[in-house]
Amino acid sequence: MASESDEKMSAPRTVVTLPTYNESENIGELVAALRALGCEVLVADDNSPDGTWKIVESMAAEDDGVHLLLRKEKKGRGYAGAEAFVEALKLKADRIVEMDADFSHRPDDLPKLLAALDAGAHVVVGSRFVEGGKDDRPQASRQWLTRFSAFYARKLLGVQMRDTNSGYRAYTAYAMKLIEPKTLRSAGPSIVHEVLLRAHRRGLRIVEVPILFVDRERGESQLTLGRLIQGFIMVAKFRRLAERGLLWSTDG
Ligand SMILES: Nc1nc2c(ncn2[C@@H]2O[C@H](COP(=O)(O)OP(=O)(O)OP(=O)(O)O)[C@@H](O)[C@H]2O)c(=O)[nH]1
Ligand SMILES: [Mg+2]
Repeated sequence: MASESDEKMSAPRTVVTLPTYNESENIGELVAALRALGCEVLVADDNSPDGTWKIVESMAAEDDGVHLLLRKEKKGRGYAGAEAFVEALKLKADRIVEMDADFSHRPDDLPKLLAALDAGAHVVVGSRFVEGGKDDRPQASRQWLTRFSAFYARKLLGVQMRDTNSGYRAYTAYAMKLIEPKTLRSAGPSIVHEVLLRAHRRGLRIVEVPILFVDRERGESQLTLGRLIQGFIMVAKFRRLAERGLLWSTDG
């Protein structure tokens, strides 16, 4: 069983995981920005047709702090995210971050997330809905959809926090081990809810810090109506599994 005293005395090793699909216009700049912040980067790419992984591969060849996880089976944001968490633990990361690779999550906000971990949180969520946070996307419809879906997840999962949908998060290695990424079952974006519910059920300290969430400027969104509906169904499923004590089980 993981213990909090596993933490090392030397400078903590931070690995930022980035699930990517067709992010060739963003990935080079983003990896460079994260390296400049002193973090290692692990890109989990689903064999993107636009060659995102090739850009990462050439960066990784020059820099030990850049890692590529090239995935050729079971495509999906959720599968890629979970595999990246497993890999980050194998890399012996002390702190594991996840964020989108389209600059909606700004590297500038990362030091705030890490500072909250250092202050004692196990899981830090970058939040649009706490004081100082903002959803700066121009379309009101997107903002309201996110608000509704965050409200729905909050009620169903029984968590206190506001931005349940946020995929900009930092975890201690201790927290990630308790979450057990190997047994996560989400294929798609509902991984954020599955992980949050596991963290909540393990009694981990979850803290929200304000972020500015901006619209992507380059590349195309992978979010579809089908994935959105699937997400609502999955949240209800996670609740049922938790009620039956099966949240960590690999069947059901
Ligand atoms: N590996 C992998 N990454 C994915 C997949 N789908 C999306 N992503 C990545 O997951 C992150 C979030 O995806 P987006 O398409 O931006 O979805 P979104 O942020 O919910 O939607 P927008 O607000 O419209 O951008 C980005 O870094 C994507 O490249 C996938 O199937 N596999
Ligand atoms: Mg996005």
